[in-house]
Amino acid sequence: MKTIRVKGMSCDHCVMAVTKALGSVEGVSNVRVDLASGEASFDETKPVDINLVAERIRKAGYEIEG
Ligand SMILES: [Cu+2]
Repeated sequence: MKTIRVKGMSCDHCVMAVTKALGSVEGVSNVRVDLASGEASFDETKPVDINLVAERIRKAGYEIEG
């Protein structure tokens, strides 16, 4: 399992948008997004390109922190 921090989420809509963005990346499964902690975690069915993850998150309107 991999965990990333996502900046800019403020409501359930944000959680849905980030969940969808992460789920669109090849190799990502079991996405869990926690609004309170700002953390998103997922399992990898194959090596995940973190740059692609960052790009999809950004396109959805959020940023990866760190
Ligand atoms: Cu929101």
